[in-house]
Amino acid sequence: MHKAGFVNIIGNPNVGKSTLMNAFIGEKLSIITSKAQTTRHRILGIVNGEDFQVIISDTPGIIKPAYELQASMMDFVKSAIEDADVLLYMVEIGEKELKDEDFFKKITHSNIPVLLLLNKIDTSNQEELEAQVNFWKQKVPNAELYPISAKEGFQVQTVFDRIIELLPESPPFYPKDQLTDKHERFFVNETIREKILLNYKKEIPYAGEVETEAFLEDDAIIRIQSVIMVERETQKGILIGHKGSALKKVGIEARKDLELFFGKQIHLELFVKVNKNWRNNERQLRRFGYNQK
Ligand SMILES: Nc1nc2c(ncn2[C@@H]2O[C@H](COP(=O)(O)OP(=O)(O)OP(=O)(O)O)[C@@H](O)[C@H]2O)c(=O)[nH]1
Ligand SMILES: [Mg+2]
Repeated sequence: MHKAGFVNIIGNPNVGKSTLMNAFIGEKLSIITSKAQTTRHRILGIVNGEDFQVIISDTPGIIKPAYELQASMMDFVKSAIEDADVLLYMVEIGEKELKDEDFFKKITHSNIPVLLLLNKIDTSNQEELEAQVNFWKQKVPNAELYPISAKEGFQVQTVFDRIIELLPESPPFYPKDQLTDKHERFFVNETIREKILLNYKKEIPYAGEVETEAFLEDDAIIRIQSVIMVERETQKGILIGHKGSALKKVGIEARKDLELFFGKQIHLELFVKVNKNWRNNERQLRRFGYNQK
């Protein structure tokens, strides 16, 4: 008997969804930072076994959209609620509720199995943990509750074993050697974006988007050219920094990660362009892989 299905992780921003995704996969597929709205896409990570295929979706954190990009991010979340065979609803220690009532209703009224993952328990104590467990049991009575630490790998295997039990009988949906649905260039874009999130403050992380224009691989080296887009001239100046120092740092950090990810030497060239108001421009969003309704 072979089992296969879609296991979709949803929850508030910054609770640790991408950390869990990577823990399941054993690779850094999703970027992780301490900033909210790190993940902007729905990213598939596939775990293959002899008699199972678990297709895990990492999704953006749930927010009330203030501009078109965020609306499109929430469409990814909606699609993940709709096609899940098992829903992983992640909350973190200290959190009280979902920021969006509609999503919360969908989760509590779901007729598919919901695993409520109470994450970051490494930051808690016994007393607080018990109080949180009681709170969430009453708040989402239809869910099975698992206290976990995605970062420390605590109870991650237990959750995975339960997922396998819950998966429907089905042939695989993807070839058994496939790890993700995303193209190599997507991981280049995301790696660079992670470094932007980590190196800049205020609006720069949210105004930045990356597009890789060249990805040329030969036996020894991958030559990459990527464009970082921001919304205004002033942001371009900040991004580049004094004599290009800030941009250079982003490039060095991204290259190191990419060399690990692709297992090859990387030559990375970065360019910065202004793309006015791209976050509200439907055509531009489509170009960057959003708005795929
Ligand atoms: N202490 C602790 N920190 C964690 C744990 N899991 C994740 N984190 C941290 O929480 C922060 C957010 O993690 P992410 O995995 O990016 O969270 P996310 O839910 O994907 O965030 P968005 O994509 O912005 O919605 C990072 O600083 C992680 O290192 C955990 O189990 N314990
Ligand atoms: Mg994330």
